[in-house]
Amino acid sequence: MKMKLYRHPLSGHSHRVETFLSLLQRDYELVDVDLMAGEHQGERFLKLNPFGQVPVLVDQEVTLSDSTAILVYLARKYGPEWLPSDALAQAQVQKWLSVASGEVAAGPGAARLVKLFGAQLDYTAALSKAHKLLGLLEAHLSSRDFLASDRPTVADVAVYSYVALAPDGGVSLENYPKVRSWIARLEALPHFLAVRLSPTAQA
Ligand SMILES: N[C@@H](CCC(=O)N[C@@H](CS)C(=O)NCC(=O)O)C(=O)O
Repeated sequence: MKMKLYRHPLSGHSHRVETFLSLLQRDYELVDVDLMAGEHQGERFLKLNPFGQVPVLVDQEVTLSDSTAILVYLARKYGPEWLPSDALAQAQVQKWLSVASGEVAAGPGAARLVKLFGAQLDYTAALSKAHKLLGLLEAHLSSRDFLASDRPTVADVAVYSYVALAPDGGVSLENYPKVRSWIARLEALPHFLAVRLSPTAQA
Protein backbone atom coordinates (compact mmCIF):
# COMPACT_ATOMS: atom_id res chain seq x y z
CA MET A 1 0.00 0.00 0.00
CA LYS A 2 1.24 3.50 -0.87
CA MET A 3 2.32 5.77 1.96
CA LYS A 4 0.03 8.75 2.55
CA LEU A 5 1.35 12.20 3.30
CA TYR A 6 -1.15 14.59 4.87
CA ARG A 7 0.11 18.04 4.03
CA HIS A 8 -0.66 21.59 2.97
CA PRO A 9 0.84 22.62 -0.38
CA LEU A 10 2.33 25.85 1.06
CA SER A 11 3.67 24.27 4.25
CA GLY A 12 7.46 24.15 4.43
CA HIS A 13 7.26 21.49 7.14
CA SER A 14 5.28 19.33 4.71
CA HIS A 15 7.72 20.11 1.91
CA ARG A 16 10.59 18.58 3.91
CA VAL A 17 8.85 15.22 3.88
CA GLU A 18 7.58 15.43 0.33
CA THR A 19 11.02 16.14 -1.11
CA PHE A 20 12.52 13.33 0.98
CA LEU A 21 9.93 10.82 -0.26
CA SER A 22 10.84 11.92 -3.76
CA LEU A 23 14.60 11.63 -3.08
CA LEU A 24 13.98 8.11 -1.80
CA GLN A 25 11.83 7.38 -4.86
CA ARG A 26 9.05 5.94 -2.72
CA ASP A 27 5.50 5.72 -3.99
CA TYR A 28 3.28 8.06 -2.03
CA GLU A 29 -0.08 9.74 -2.15
CA LEU A 30 -0.61 13.35 -1.11
CA VAL A 31 -3.66 14.22 0.97
CA ASP A 32 -4.23 17.97 1.20
CA VAL A 33 -5.45 19.27 4.56
CA ASP A 34 -7.30 22.58 4.30
CA LEU A 35 -5.66 24.56 7.10
CA MET A 36 -7.48 27.76 6.09
CA ALA A 37 -10.83 26.00 6.62
CA GLY A 38 -9.67 24.55 9.96
CA GLU A 39 -9.66 20.93 8.77
CA HIS A 40 -6.60 20.27 10.98
CA GLN A 41 -8.72 20.99 14.05
CA GLY A 42 -11.47 18.60 13.01
CA GLU A 43 -12.10 15.31 14.80
CA ARG A 44 -10.84 13.20 11.89
CA PHE A 45 -7.49 14.93 11.56
CA LEU A 46 -6.92 15.19 15.32
CA LYS A 47 -7.10 11.40 15.44
CA LEU A 48 -4.05 11.36 13.16
CA ASN A 49 -2.24 14.12 15.04
CA PRO A 50 -3.66 15.48 18.30
CA PHE A 51 -1.33 18.50 17.87
CA GLY A 52 -3.44 19.49 14.84
CA GLN A 53 -0.48 20.06 12.53
CA VAL A 54 0.72 18.85 9.15
CA PRO A 55 2.68 16.90 8.04
CA VAL A 56 1.47 13.46 9.04
CA LEU A 57 2.76 10.30 7.39
CA VAL A 58 0.78 7.08 7.28
CA ASP A 59 2.86 4.04 6.32
CA GLN A 60 0.71 0.93 6.67
CA GLU A 61 0.19 0.52 10.44
CA VAL A 62 2.42 3.50 11.30
CA THR A 63 0.98 7.01 11.77
CA LEU A 64 3.62 9.60 12.48
CA SER A 65 3.58 13.37 12.90
CA ASP A 66 6.37 15.97 13.11
CA SER A 67 8.46 16.59 10.01
CA THR A 68 11.85 15.78 11.56
CA ALA A 69 10.57 12.61 13.25
CA ILE A 70 9.16 11.52 9.89
CA LEU A 71 12.51 12.20 8.18
CA VAL A 72 14.28 10.02 10.77
CA TYR A 73 11.73 7.23 10.33
CA LEU A 74 11.96 7.30 6.54
CA ALA A 75 15.76 7.40 6.57
CA ARG A 76 16.08 4.50 8.99
CA LYS A 77 13.54 2.44 7.11
CA TYR A 78 14.16 3.29 3.46
CA GLY A 79 17.38 5.33 3.12
CA PRO A 80 19.95 4.70 5.86
CA GLU A 81 22.62 6.57 3.91
CA TRP A 82 20.70 9.77 4.81
CA LEU A 83 21.17 9.25 8.58
CA PRO A 84 24.56 8.05 9.81
CA SER A 85 24.49 5.62 12.73
CA ASP A 86 27.88 6.45 14.23
CA ALA A 87 27.32 8.18 17.62
CA LEU A 88 28.88 11.54 16.81
CA ALA A 89 27.69 11.69 13.20
CA GLN A 90 24.09 10.97 14.23
CA ALA A 91 24.30 13.60 16.95
CA GLN A 92 25.53 16.15 14.37
CA VAL A 93 22.48 15.38 12.24
CA GLN A 94 20.21 15.65 15.30
CA LYS A 95 21.66 19.05 16.12
CA TRP A 96 20.51 20.37 12.73
CA LEU A 97 17.12 18.69 13.04
CA SER A 98 16.70 20.64 16.27
CA VAL A 99 17.77 23.82 14.48
CA ALA A 100 15.12 23.06 11.82
CA SER A 101 12.42 22.79 14.52
CA GLY A 102 13.78 25.77 16.48
CA GLU A 103 15.67 28.59 14.81
CA VAL A 104 14.52 27.82 11.26
CA ALA A 105 10.83 27.76 12.22
CA ALA A 106 11.14 30.82 14.49
CA GLY A 107 13.17 32.86 11.97
CA PRO A 108 12.46 32.44 8.23
CA GLY A 109 9.44 30.23 8.95
CA ALA A 110 7.74 32.81 11.16
CA ALA A 111 8.63 35.74 8.86
CA ARG A 112 6.92 33.87 6.01
CA LEU A 113 3.84 33.17 8.14
CA VAL A 114 3.49 36.91 8.74
CA LYS A 115 4.06 37.97 5.12
CA LEU A 116 2.09 35.27 3.33
CA PHE A 117 -0.64 34.46 5.80
CA GLY A 118 -0.91 37.57 8.01
CA ALA A 119 0.00 35.62 11.17
CA GLN A 120 -0.03 37.75 14.31
CA LEU A 121 3.64 37.19 15.15
CA ASP A 122 6.48 39.61 15.90
CA TYR A 123 7.87 40.24 12.41
CA THR A 124 10.88 42.29 13.56
CA ALA A 125 11.94 39.50 15.91
CA ALA A 126 11.47 36.88 13.18
CA LEU A 127 13.59 38.93 10.74
CA SER A 128 16.36 39.31 13.26
CA LYS A 129 16.29 35.58 14.09
CA ALA A 130 16.31 34.74 10.38
CA HIS A 131 19.40 36.84 9.66
CA LYS A 132 21.20 35.53 12.73
CA LEU A 133 20.54 31.97 11.53
CA LEU A 134 21.59 32.79 7.95
CA GLY A 135 24.85 34.28 9.24
CA LEU A 136 25.56 31.10 11.20
CA LEU A 137 24.71 28.93 8.18
CA GLU A 138 26.91 31.07 5.92
CA ALA A 139 29.89 30.60 8.26
CA HIS A 140 29.19 26.88 8.70
CA LEU A 141 28.92 26.30 4.95
CA SER A 142 32.10 28.24 4.15
CA SER A 143 34.17 25.09 4.72
CA ARG A 144 31.72 22.31 3.84
CA ASP A 145 29.21 21.33 1.19
CA PHE A 146 26.51 19.88 3.47
CA LEU A 147 25.42 20.61 7.03
CA ALA A 148 26.25 17.49 9.01
CA SER A 149 28.40 15.24 6.87
CA ASP A 150 30.41 15.17 3.65
CA ARG A 151 27.24 13.98 1.90
CA PRO A 152 23.65 15.19 2.15
CA THR A 153 21.65 13.93 5.14
CA VAL A 154 18.17 14.50 6.55
CA ALA A 155 19.70 17.55 8.28
CA ASP A 156 20.01 19.31 4.92
CA VAL A 157 16.51 18.23 3.88
CA ALA A 158 15.01 19.57 7.13
CA VAL A 159 16.77 22.93 7.09
CA TYR A 160 16.41 23.54 3.33
CA SER A 161 12.68 24.25 2.90
CA TYR A 162 12.21 27.40 5.00
CA VAL A 163 15.70 28.71 4.19
CA ALA A 164 15.03 28.44 0.45
CA LEU A 165 11.57 29.98 1.07
CA ALA A 166 13.03 32.86 3.14
CA PRO A 167 12.37 35.47 0.40
CA ASP A 168 8.64 34.72 0.81
CA GLY A 169 9.00 36.26 4.26
CA GLY A 170 10.93 39.31 3.04
CA VAL A 171 14.25 37.75 4.07
CA SER A 172 16.76 38.27 1.27
CA LEU A 173 19.45 35.65 0.65
CA GLU A 174 21.53 38.10 -1.36
CA ASN A 175 24.24 38.48 1.28
CA TYR A 176 24.58 34.73 1.85
CA PRO A 177 26.37 33.27 -1.21
CA LYS A 178 27.41 30.05 0.54
CA VAL A 179 23.83 29.43 1.61
CA ARG A 180 22.66 30.03 -1.96
CA SER A 181 25.28 27.57 -3.31
CA TRP A 182 24.15 24.98 -0.76
CA ILE A 183 20.53 25.47 -1.87
CA ALA A 184 21.59 24.99 -5.50
CA ARG A 185 23.63 21.90 -4.58
CA LEU A 186 20.59 20.31 -2.91
CA GLU A 187 18.25 21.27 -5.73
CA ALA A 188 20.64 19.56 -8.18
CA LEU A 189 20.30 16.20 -6.41
CA PRO A 190 18.36 13.62 -8.45
CA HIS A 191 14.62 13.77 -7.64
CA PHE A 192 14.97 16.71 -5.23
CA LEU A 193 11.80 18.82 -5.29
CA ALA A 194 12.75 22.49 -5.17
CA VAL A 195 10.42 24.85 -3.31
CA ARG A 196 8.46 27.40 -5.29
CA LEU A 197 8.56 30.99 -4.08
CA SER A 198 5.34 32.97 -4.06
CA PRO A 199 5.09 35.48 -6.96
CA THR A 200 5.41 38.37 -4.45
CA ALA A 201 8.74 37.17 -3.01
CA GLN A 202 11.81 39.37 -3.46
CA ALA A 203 14.98 37.29 -3.63
N1 LIG B 1 7.04 20.57 14.70
C1 LIG B 1 6.10 20.37 13.63
C2 LIG B 1 5.54 21.71 13.20
C3 LIG B 1 4.52 21.57 12.07
C4 LIG B 1 3.78 22.85 11.77
O1 LIG B 1 4.00 23.90 12.37
N2 LIG B 1 2.85 22.74 10.81
C5 LIG B 1 2.03 23.87 10.46
C6 LIG B 1 1.98 24.05 8.94
S1 LIG B 1 3.56 24.53 8.31
C7 LIG B 1 0.60 23.62 10.90
O2 LIG B 1 0.08 22.54 10.69
N3 LIG B 1 -0.02 24.62 11.49
C8 LIG B 1 -1.35 24.56 11.93
C9 LIG B 1 -1.49 24.89 13.39
O3 LIG B 1 -0.46 24.84 14.12
O4 LIG B 1 -2.59 25.22 13.80
C10 LIG B 1 6.79 19.65 12.47
O5 LIG B 1 8.02 19.73 12.36
O6 LIG B 1 6.11 18.99 11.68
